[in-house]
Amino acid sequence: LSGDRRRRLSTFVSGALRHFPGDVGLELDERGWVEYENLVDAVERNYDWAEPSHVAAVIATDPKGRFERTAEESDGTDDGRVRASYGHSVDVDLESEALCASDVPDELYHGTAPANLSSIREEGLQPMSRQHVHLSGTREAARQVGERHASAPVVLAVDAAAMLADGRRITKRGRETYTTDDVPPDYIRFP
Ligand code: HQG
Repeated sequence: LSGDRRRRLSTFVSGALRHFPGDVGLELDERGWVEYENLVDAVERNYDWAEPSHVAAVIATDPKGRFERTAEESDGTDDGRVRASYGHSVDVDLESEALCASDVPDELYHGTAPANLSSIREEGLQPMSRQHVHLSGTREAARQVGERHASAPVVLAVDAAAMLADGRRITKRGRETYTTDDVPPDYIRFP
């Protein structure tokens, strides 16, 4: 599978599980899961070159841990279920465990476009079109997230320790992504 095709499959699967399941004939349950087999069928309907093994590889080897898959039956009768681990715009409840202070770095980071700053100073970080605000564990990861929005992104530091101390919920999703409902401006350190 070429890098380009791998990226296209990853983008399609992310979109299908986060944003437009209905458009590709999928129905997520309230926890965001779909039958794995149905996802593979949806991919095959959209990409004539795609093989089931490509879908399996994209899901199993995602560098950011974007996907979660339940165990399959060893006798092949059930391929289990799959869901996106974060990033949803559709309304699902992933029922994640809230982390406690020892599991969260004191500081988390968020990369954004300079153009968003004045609004973020006023209203803090809001989920916008998604269900949660997404934060990164390192400045570098946040910068990469910000580069999706601007060539010279700004990295904001978020006082995660203070948020947790104030009873705000932070969960870890995927390998390097933290989510929370919103981040009021008081918890944000602007550059
Ligand atoms: C901005 C990727 C104005 C926010 C990443 C961001 C992430 C505001 C944009 C995940 C604002 C929303 C999500 C406010 C927030 N005023 N702008 N009050 N509050 N914003 O794409 O965090 O690679 O929905 O700064 O790694 O960039 O797809 O969120 O610029 O984990 O797996 O509104 O997507 O993961 O943009 O990215 P997005 P995001 P994947």
